[in-house]
Amino acid sequence: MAKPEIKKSLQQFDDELKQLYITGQWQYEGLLAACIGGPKPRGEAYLWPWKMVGEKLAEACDVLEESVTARRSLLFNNPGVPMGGTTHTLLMGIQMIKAGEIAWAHRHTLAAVRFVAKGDGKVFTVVNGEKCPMQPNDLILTPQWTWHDHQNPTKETAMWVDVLDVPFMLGLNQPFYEPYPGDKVQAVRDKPSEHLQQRAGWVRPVWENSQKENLPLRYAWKDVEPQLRALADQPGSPYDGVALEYVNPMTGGPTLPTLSCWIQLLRPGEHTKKHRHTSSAVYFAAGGEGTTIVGDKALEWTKNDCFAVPNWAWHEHVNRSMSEEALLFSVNDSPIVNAFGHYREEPEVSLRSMSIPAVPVPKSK
Ligand code: 1HN
Repeated sequence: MAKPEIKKSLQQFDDELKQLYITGQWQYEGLLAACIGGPKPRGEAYLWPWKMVGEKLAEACDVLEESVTARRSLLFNNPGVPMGGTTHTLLMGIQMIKAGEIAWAHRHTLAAVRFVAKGDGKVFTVVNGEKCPMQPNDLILTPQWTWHDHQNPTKETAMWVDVLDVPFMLGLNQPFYEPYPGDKVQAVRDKPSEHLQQRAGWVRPVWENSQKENLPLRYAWKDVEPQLRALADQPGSPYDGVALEYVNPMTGGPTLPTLSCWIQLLRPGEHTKKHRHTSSAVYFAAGGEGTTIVGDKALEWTKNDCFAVPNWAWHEHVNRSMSEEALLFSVNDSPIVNAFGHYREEPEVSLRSMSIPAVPVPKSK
């Protein structure tokens, strides 16, 4: 039987498909190349030094007269993330609010956390009507779609670190935003008994249903620090030192559905082992002096510096001081990665991999 006549070349066919907004799988060479050998770190290891950021924030206080029109937050753009973001999923910034200012209430589907760098407790954020005092190292959540405004009734400037899931949420095309109706600031719950935070501790009302997610939570440093101190003589993680995750007390899971917050103590001279994982992280140096080596780059940090560790990049942390502790606050996107079972780590999975301390046995005589 005669072979059917070939009417067009593959090249012609591919060109035709292209006109029809179709690509044959055989043309997806870029995709195959991207998959081979696993991901390349998305974005760069990069550090925003406080020395520079602090000066720019001071300038922002001059040029942006009123924070009533905008959040005076300087947001860090990773030079290797052209779409915008501190990593490919996370956006970090430092926000400053002058004495007497308010940052008016709004809400959005972007989830945010704030870690306080300067405040005296009279500075506060209101989240869904609950007043959250801001003191150094307090962590305050503004989960997705919760109303939030910030107020500084003191005579001193205050500031905190903002971390949001902006690049992830824009990637999913889920941004919604609303200004608070009727007023610049929210009405606040005046009865402490009505605070949802009263329902997220050791005990809870037996007569109520409970809200498990997106609670307006404040993790006061005065509560977290003693726990960190209590655990500081443990071996800790060989890759992260004494690293604690801020738990969502209602679910027992990560801090927020998209963000996991950590506080991490590096003991004097501590040098962690090198690892890499598919989650990315942004860091704020809350104290001490250290170096985070990412690939072939050394990020040297001191208090109030911010830096980014892209995903799947080998990294290790060093406390440069032999006498002082170093403290890192960080936020990572592991809840997103984990939600679909994609968390990987090399050379081994270090999260939740060790046993809890065993029940003590009597000491033999
Ligand atoms: C935002 O709403 C705040 O409410 C801070 O303080 C930083 C960065 C991007 C998008 C929204 C805030 C933000 C933000």
